[in-house]
Amino acid sequence: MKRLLFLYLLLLAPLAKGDDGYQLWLKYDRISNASLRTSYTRSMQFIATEGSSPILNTATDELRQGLKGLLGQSIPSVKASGNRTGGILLRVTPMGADVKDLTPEGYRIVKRQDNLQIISQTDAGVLYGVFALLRQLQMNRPLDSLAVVSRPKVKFRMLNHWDNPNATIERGYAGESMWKWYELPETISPRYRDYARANASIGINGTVLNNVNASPRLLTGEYLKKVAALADVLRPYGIKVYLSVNFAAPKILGGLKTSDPLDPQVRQWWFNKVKEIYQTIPDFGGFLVKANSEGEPGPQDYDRTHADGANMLDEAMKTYPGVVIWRAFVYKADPNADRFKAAFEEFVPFDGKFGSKVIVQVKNGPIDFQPREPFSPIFGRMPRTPLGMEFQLTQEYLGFATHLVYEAPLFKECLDADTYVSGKGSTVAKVIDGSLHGYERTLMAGVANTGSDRNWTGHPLAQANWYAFGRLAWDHSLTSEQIAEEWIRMSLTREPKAVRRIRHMLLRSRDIYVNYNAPMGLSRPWAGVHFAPEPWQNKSPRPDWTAVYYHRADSIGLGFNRTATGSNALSQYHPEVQKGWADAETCPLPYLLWFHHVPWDKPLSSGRNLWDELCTHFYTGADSVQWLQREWAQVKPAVDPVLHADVAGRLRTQYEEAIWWRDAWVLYLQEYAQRPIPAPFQKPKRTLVDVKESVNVYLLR
Ligand code: BDP
Repeated sequence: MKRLLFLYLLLLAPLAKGDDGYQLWLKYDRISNASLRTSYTRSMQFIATEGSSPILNTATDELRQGLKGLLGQSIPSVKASGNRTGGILLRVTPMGADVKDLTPEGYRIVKRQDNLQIISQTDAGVLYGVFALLRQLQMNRPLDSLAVVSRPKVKFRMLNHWDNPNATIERGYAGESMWKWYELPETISPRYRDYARANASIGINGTVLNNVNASPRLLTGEYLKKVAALADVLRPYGIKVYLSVNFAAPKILGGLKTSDPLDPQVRQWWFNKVKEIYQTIPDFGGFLVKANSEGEPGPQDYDRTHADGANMLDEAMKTYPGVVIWRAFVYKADPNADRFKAAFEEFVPFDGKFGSKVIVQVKNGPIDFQPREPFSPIFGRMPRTPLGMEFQLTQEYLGFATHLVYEAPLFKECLDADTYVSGKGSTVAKVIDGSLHGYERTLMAGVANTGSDRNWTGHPLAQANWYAFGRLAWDHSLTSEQIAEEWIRMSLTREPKAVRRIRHMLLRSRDIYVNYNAPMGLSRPWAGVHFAPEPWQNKSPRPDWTAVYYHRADSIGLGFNRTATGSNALSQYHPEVQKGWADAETCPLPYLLWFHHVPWDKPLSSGRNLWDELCTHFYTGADSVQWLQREWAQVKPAVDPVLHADVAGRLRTQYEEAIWWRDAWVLYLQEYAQRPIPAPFQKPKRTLVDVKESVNVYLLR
């Protein structure tokens, strides 16, 4: 009897535990279709790895682990295939016909002499090939005609962690920092390795460990040992570590009187520091620098330029493999300026003036990770400088960890945008992958959404954003649909109807959010906390830190005139791009208020006037969250119950907050527009005073 009870409990255990999301898209549940399993197993009798190295060993282990789960049996690994057939060969060969069309991290998967071969010029390429093969199985795709050739389009594919030494994460919504600085280097959390696996599986090869608002502590000898310990864990997965550096470190740590980049002692200090870093971490990736931005120190503190600052670090790095990633996120407290124009004005004049190790990292839009922005006008306008892309995965402006926003469409919108700088088809993606202006130092960075939460990202579906970022950094030509499909089938369910529904939810989620949060080119409707609606916010030491600066509502209309009669920010774009946005009559509605101050009663291409159109967005946006809830309810039988309940709860909160947003906006704007809420929408149940009060209470927390 006791034994029976034990068996019963054992059987129930996995069900009761539920899916805590820890395994991300690396679940490897056994493939339920037995004949498919058999057909896979037939061509996977053994794994033969030619050679040995930490990364190749990782590749072999990952393949064994994946196949064990998916096929339900252990596949033996052997040193060489000999004459055997029916197995998988992992092969590194620097030269030859098989790899001459690859770049170092690229791979080829072919069926040859009855063996599946994964071939690359490098160990890392084989590792990526292994994950690609596993993905085929996870997607239940046939292997018969499998012939894959894949090359990463971008060289440096990295996460930027905004993590602080005290374990907090700037703009982090998934718990505390994963890095346990106080335990390192002695104690190595198993989470570090799992983090590395997840990244390697989507091709991420770099990680900036600390916040761009950088504590100088990371550069001390004590912390470098901790960094080295993390580098040791990440290295077998092909991932390099990078550090954000504080430009004033020579003063703060070195006791120098200045951090002037042209001062010989300062230069010597950096030179020594870089040497020390490479003695501790021989494959250190490089520096990320936020300088003269939002109060951070930088070369301009000494009347020097961004190029002076970057080139000092470039010189210190000269004999080492690392790069210097210099951020273009700058804007000044100038009441007469348009923040939109700031980064372009400061950086474009320095095109061609940066050293050979520098990459300038540019946020996707001109302002700051807003729900929808036009692409940054810098892209395409610095042809003699490698430009990297910075996307934000953490949902600072996208509803934190309670709102569902699948970000691939946001990334794609920017990457696919046409800069026209070298004629039609000069997309941002081609600037970023170096193909437009012919450079190899290419970079795509994502501000991480990971933390200490068991499921890594807080919102279980936000894992899809980490996944999508990695996949797009590898290959920006993938579609949002393809990526969503992969992620859902690997992480949530393979039930076809449920896959379709969830995919549809993901694909619509960003527009839904934009509709109730910042439609038609509105932006930044908040002040301190980037969450609660405060479109009325008009007090701050700096005008560009108020909400009214961005939307410019008045009795005539709404929006920021950035045409020639206004700030003329439009002139920073190629004339062809300007053409698309310059005329309020033809400017696409999603960008209208970015560039035009539009009268409330102006008839739009939709057939509605501005006020009615805005209300339609706010109301349908909020209502669509109920659609998300209904769809999610439908997939319940196909999704793990614990995960399902978690998401259902978050969607309920999202709905409440979407209504909050809608009410805040329409009640506030109505004071200027002086128009009724159009039918069929009902006027909000609360007053503007009520909403403001609730926001004040929220801000107290
Ligand atoms: C802003 C964030 C701030 C970051 C800054 C940056 O609010 O916390 O430090 O971006 O990117 O959006 O430097």
